[in-house]
Amino acid sequence: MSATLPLSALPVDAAGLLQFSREVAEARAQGQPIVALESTIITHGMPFPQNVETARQVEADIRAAGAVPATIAVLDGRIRIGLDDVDLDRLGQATGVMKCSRADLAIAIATGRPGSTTVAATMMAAHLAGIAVFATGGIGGVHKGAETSFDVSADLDELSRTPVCVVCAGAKALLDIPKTLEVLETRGVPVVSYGVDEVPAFWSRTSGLPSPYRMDSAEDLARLIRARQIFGDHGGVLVANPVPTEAEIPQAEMAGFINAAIAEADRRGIRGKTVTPFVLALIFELTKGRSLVTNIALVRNNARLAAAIAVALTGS
Ligand code: PSU
Ligand code: MN
Repeated sequence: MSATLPLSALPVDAAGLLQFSREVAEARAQGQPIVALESTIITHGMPFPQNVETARQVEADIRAAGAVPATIAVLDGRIRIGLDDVDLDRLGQATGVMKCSRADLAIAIATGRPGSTTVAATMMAAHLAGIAVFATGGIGGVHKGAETSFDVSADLDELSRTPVCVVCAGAKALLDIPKTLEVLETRGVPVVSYGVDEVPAFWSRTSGLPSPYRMDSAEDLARLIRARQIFGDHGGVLVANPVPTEAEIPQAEMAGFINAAIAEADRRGIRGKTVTPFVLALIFELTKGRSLVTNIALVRNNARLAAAIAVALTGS
């Protein structure tokens, strides 16, 4: 059974907002497995030119694993499902691209401003497009100090409401991972670590926190997604896939860089949606580029697992 829905299942206005690349349109028509990809990682998560190179590499990884990549962004007032090379370059080099989460997506569409999509907005778009599996680097979560700042990513709410499986490398240790897991549990989101017992922490394979669940194959994850579908639009599934060992920066080493970057963000009064991009850029400097090498390795690793899940879903 194909994981994509016919466009005719959508309200007319929603269908008219989506613009599919030729590759994704063909994949939909033929019922091939498709993996959605976000674009905030391109515009706000990595520097140029590594951002565009990585985006292309990740797409190639998905094709090599037997699925079709669909990078999602907003361009010229429409949600683009699948970007060609020209669009990717345009997005990767543009300045002033809106970082679109749930609250921002309709603004970018209505104003015609270019927008990249976060995990939350990519889930919304993927669901509209009938794509059930999505690969990213790290999800947003509960920020450290959220008890005073109230900074909790809309990604968590979206996971609780939108039926898309998100494959990530865990939550970044610049977030409060225990609180992030608590919120996911409260909102009813299954968190499944892939092949490990602990929840991975993005740059590091370990967090010291036991994972709520563990699965060891893409087929098992596909069965979980199918079982979740029984309940209708009951939200997503979060798969936490640890960074490959050879690319890992161990937790103890990472903690110093993270604390220094958060302290600097505090000192400069950085707040809200600019916190994550600022902290990521500073960690890149503090680690002399090593954090980016790790980031690229983990995104590629997630793309391969997401493709395997999409293939397993299509075959089931
Ligand atoms: N983690 C990364 N790179 C990123 C992001 C997270 O390593 O670029 C982005 C993702 O798009 C994620 C978003 O959905 O940051 C979360 O932002 P916020 O906390 O403002 O919701
Ligand atoms: Mn936030």
